[in-house]
Amino acid sequence: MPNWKPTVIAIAGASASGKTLFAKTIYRELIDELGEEGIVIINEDAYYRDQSHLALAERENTNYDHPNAFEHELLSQHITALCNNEAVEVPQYCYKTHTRTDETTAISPKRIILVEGILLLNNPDLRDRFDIKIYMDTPLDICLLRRISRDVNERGRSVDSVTKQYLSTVRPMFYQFVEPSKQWADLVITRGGKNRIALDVVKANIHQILQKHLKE
Ligand code: UZR
Ligand code: MG
Repeated sequence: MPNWKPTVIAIAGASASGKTLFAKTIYRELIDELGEEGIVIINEDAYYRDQSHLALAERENTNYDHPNAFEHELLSQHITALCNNEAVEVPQYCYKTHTRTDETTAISPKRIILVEGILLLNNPDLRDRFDIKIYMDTPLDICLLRRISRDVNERGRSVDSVTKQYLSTVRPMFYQFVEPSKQWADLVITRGGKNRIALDVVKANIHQILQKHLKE
């Protein structure tokens, strides 16, 4: 057994608010120092429920911005397992088919586990698994602009389908579930994934945690 327990950091906030960029930047800037053994990113998106039993047309009607779309119990179990020094098999989700693939990704316990996703702070049981809770407070119009270009370029959508989804689920669920979850955050970050001071604050915190591991 190692003499450390993983530190689990949640990065939550609206769709296209910069969560992925924030997590990837922290990862990239620490990976040389920490090595593959030291840090990993887990996406909440990977825990969208398996919908292989539904027809594609039905899957397209799922509300992906509602907490019920996620298997949060499994994510919570996986974080607990990692903290007990057990490896886990993270599901893989395909945005084009709206369901899980047959593959999983094996993840072993790491000193720093970054978890990023829209509804991480909403569920009380899941929320309790995080040592540090971050909320990306990016204005919704900026998120929308980013979402249009991302979903068209990377997720195979048309502007029309992004607009429809935005009005029917993304926006209403943001106000109902995502924004109220900000109250649980330890750290609220403005302006998105390129906020240099915020990145440095989180990195300094991680360095402090690693110093403690060295002393113990
Ligand atoms: P991020 N999403 C889809 O569009 N299709 C899926 O099969 C699964 C998820 C979208 C989801 C949410 N919603 O807004 C977004 N819609 O992915 C979350 N509508 O991902 O945090 O990277 O933006
Ligand atoms: Mg993302």
